[in-house]
Amino acid sequence: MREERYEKFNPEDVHDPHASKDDGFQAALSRRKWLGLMGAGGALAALGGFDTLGSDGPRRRASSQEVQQAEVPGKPGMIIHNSRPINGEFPPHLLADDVTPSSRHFVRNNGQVPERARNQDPQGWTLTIDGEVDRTLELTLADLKRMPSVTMALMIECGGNGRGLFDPAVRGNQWRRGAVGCSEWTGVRLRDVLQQAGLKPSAIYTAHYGEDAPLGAAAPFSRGIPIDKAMNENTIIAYQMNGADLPALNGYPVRLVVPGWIGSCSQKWLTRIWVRDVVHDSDKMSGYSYRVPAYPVAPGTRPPESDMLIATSWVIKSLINTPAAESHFAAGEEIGVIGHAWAGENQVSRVLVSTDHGMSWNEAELSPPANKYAWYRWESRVVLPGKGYYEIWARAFDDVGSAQPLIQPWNPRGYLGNVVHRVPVLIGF
Ligand SMILES: Nc1nc2c(c(=O)[nH]1)N[C@H]1C(S)=C(S)[C@@H](COP(=O)(O)O)O[C@H]1N2
Ligand SMILES: [Mo]
Repeated sequence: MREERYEKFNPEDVHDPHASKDDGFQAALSRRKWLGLMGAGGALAALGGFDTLGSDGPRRRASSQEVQQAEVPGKPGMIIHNSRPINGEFPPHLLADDVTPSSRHFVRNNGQVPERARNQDPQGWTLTIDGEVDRTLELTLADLKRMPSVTMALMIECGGNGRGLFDPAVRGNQWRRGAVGCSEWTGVRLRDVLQQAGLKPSAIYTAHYGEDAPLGAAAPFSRGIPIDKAMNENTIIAYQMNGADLPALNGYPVRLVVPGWIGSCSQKWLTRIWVRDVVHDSDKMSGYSYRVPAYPVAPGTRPPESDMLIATSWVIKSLINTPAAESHFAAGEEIGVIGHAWAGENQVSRVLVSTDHGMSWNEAELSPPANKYAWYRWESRVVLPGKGYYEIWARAFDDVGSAQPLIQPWNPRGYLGNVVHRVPVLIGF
């Protein structure tokens, strides 16, 4: 069955004008050639976890799902894009929980996992708050834990989630759908800490630093957010994920969670928040990094740097968790379709489901989120009367008049991808 499936969805070659040698995408392509030599069926069966190869319809290009390697401890089933640094995601059918288990939260690292995190050793860790504040603070983990705590289900989604669906291809991790999670985080409101330090009127932006050593000659990974977002009651300094210490890969001992905004705002292994009187201007705040064109651009082209804007909040989006891609059903069988939807700073107002490539749509039942910035669960039932290949599509709408696009709008680095999710199912085979 699996061999037959692979031949049916035989991907075409990719021409990627932006790809550089070192970005894993080239590696994916060359490994794909290697797979071809081995004989597709055998190689894929050996890799396992490939039943989402056809998610988003028949594949047009090699995906990193073909390059799953050894498992990362604590993250069984993760699709690994890169092992140095570690980057991996989970296929949509493994993200069905309303609260994402730590073992299924994606991992996006720019540098090395700090030794402290690997050893789960809090000794000597401190968090410094400095810059445009009345008093510089240096807090220990015990200091943070003495402050009033909050626990909330909060979303983190990599700004590049969905990049693998951009056409033409864009360099960087070829995330499909799974660089997103909604775990339960416990910690201290960032605003409580900033208020303790006392913000000067000149404070307009934060700059975050972590303990991870960059790879090669790269600058330390650092991003920041406007003071308004830093003062939002749902922006937290987290020391627990799903009721336990943070996993090494997700930021032990302490990270920021800036929900609704692109994941790079949520600094892991946090050691310093520098309050600034200008918009933070690190590498990762400049050029084409985490920035999007100020106006729509033709696919494959990029505007001058001066026309790039910092990417901030996520846009309306949804995921089909059930059924898994390429599930088999009998003709006339009722199929439960279950998923999640989210809308960055906005509310989700409705989710529609189609089984005929968007010619007709049915309204799904939408459940409210656990709290602001948690994802919404939605549910629908479909019946496909006769034999054939079908796709289940889901399209979410927000409360400010936006809906997910049917074709992915393009930008030079593949950020904020939110094209409608398509899940192929096979009826009567
Ligand atoms: N210190 C540090 N923080 C970081 C990163 C990093 O490389 N170093 N990656 C960021 C990016 S791009 C994302 S999407 C999220 C991912 O969080 P996760 O690995 O817990 O899923 O962490 C952010 N925080
Ligand atoms: Mo990210």
